Amino acid sequence: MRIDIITIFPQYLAPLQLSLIGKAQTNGLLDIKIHDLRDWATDLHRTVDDTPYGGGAGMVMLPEIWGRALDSLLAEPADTRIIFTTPAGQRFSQADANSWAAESWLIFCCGRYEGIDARVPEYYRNSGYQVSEVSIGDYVLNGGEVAALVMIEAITRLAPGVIGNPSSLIEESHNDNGLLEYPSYTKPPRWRGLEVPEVLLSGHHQRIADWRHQASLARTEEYRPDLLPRRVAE
Ligand code: JBK
Repeated sequence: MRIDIITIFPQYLAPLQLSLIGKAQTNGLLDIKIHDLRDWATDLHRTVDDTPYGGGAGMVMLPEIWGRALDSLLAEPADTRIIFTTPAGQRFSQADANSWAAESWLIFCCGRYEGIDARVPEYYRNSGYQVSEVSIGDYVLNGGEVAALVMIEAITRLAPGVIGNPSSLIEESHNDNGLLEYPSYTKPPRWRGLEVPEVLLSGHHQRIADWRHQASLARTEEYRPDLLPRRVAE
């Protein structure tokens, strides 16, 4: 899988050299290229933004620069997805991660300031590329770099071969059962006066499975009731 990232802060993406994603690059499973958007600026100050038409606060990133950057990377639309990280996008989900993990080439465009001129995603969509505008959640960030890191981690760990032990990909929160993961415990059985639930020490596989399911349900009801099917009114 190839991933390109265009940003005005390439060093923000440095963590991609670490841990599993770093190793997957060394092993040739992942090919990640980070590009400095300013390399495609043409003026002395390498300007990438200007004031918004219609007025208002902040600056908007220039379509000319993004267009040159993307044109220089892109080949055929066939198997390329262009992803814009923006608070004004669709919410990124585990379903997106699953489906994009099977794609061969992703290009992440990280916006700063008030975003990128809206014609950029429109142009590439009209040109036949798969274009996604996605947000990781409803909070304000300084730019799309951290959002790209989040998505890249969620996607690449599902890409073929990146995680050595695929069984660790199941039984996690946001898996197919749609509930939060049950609480986990390890040694010692008593810590600072708190006991590990007895059933987990019992060796009864069915009772353990039932307890974990109940604990998942209770945790989901408390923290994420939005994940539960709505009860029909009586
Ligand atoms: C946010 O993807 N996001 O969630 C995002 C990208 C850029 C700026 C932002 O404030 N939330």
